[in-house]
Amino acid sequence: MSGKFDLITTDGKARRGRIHTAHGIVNTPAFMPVGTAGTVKAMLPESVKATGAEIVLGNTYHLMLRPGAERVASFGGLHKFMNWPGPILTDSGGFQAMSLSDLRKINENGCEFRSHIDGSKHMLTPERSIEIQDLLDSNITMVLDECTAFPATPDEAASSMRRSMRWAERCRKAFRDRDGYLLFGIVQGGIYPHLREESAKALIDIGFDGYAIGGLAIGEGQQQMFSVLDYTPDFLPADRPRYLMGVGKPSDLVGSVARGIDMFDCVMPTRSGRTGLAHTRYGDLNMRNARHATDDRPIDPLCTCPACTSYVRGYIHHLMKTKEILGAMLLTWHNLHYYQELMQGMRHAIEQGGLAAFTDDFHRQQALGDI
Ligand code: PRF
Ligand code: ZN
Repeated sequence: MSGKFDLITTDGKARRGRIHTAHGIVNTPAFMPVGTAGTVKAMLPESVKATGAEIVLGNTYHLMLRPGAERVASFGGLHKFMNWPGPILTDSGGFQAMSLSDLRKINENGCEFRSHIDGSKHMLTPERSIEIQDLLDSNITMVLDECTAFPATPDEAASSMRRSMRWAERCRKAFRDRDGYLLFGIVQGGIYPHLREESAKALIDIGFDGYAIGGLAIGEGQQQMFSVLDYTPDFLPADRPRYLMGVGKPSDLVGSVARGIDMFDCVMPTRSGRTGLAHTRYGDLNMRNARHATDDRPIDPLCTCPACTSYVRGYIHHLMKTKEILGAMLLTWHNLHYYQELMQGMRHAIEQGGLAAFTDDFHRQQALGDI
């Protein structure tokens, strides 16, 4: 076995576990900050670590275009290049190519696209995606897949999913097995239970170190996403980690952990930090709102992050209005700290058999609104 997953305890469908990688341990349920282009935007790596993050996400699509996978390899891999010595998971590139590039075309062999940077033509095949993630020295490699659009008819969702399963098999064959390095398959199938089941079975037949659930949080809404998560984790083996890709807002994380998800990534805490939104236990605050201009309280008096221990709302409001870089830095730190504290709270609650009470408290506090 390449990388190991220990399932420590469960609370209902929720799981408390540990992933072992060549660059360290990841306690689950885990949230992975997004470091798209080899940096978690507006944060030093040591600051990312200080928020409690144990693993970050990198992107095949961005890094293959700039500075190039071979260039990153020449610097000794992504850990050294970006000065993040901990575990790294990389997405396989197809999802970003389809959402960001120009003139993209998918066929049986892979995904052809033009760079959103210089218009150059590229072909991402399952084999090349695995090779790039190997050059980056990614601890957790994702298979190349197609994120089925929403909405999709059952026929559209089935043929898209089946091609992703053929790509998953090619990825498994191309992956170089090494201790402390994991390869994850990705379940697709849209909102159709029989397709999610067929996809999970196909992946389990091939055999992966972990299983992701893709094709969600693409406009179907939280209710429909949760209904897919009510059954899909049951198709997956209990002894492998489960990763819900590109999710989500705080209430998505809480509802998904209760349904058996172990890992998440999302640009939300970092992106909203740069646009002035603070996520708090009392809900979201728009720091650009004029009501904060004369407020001498911290964003959250109970938060122990640098933004909350050393700065008042009026100052952070001023930084956001004047587009000062420090505003983005402080709000990103606060948001990542809040996300990591939420995950820590859920890990602790699962250990105590108290996730249901934690979830009730979470919703009660969110409903209070700003203090
Ligand atoms: N596939 C991959 N990456 C993803 C997704 C997916 O379906 C999503 C969907 N939420 C986000 N990122 N490879
Ligand atoms: Zn804070």
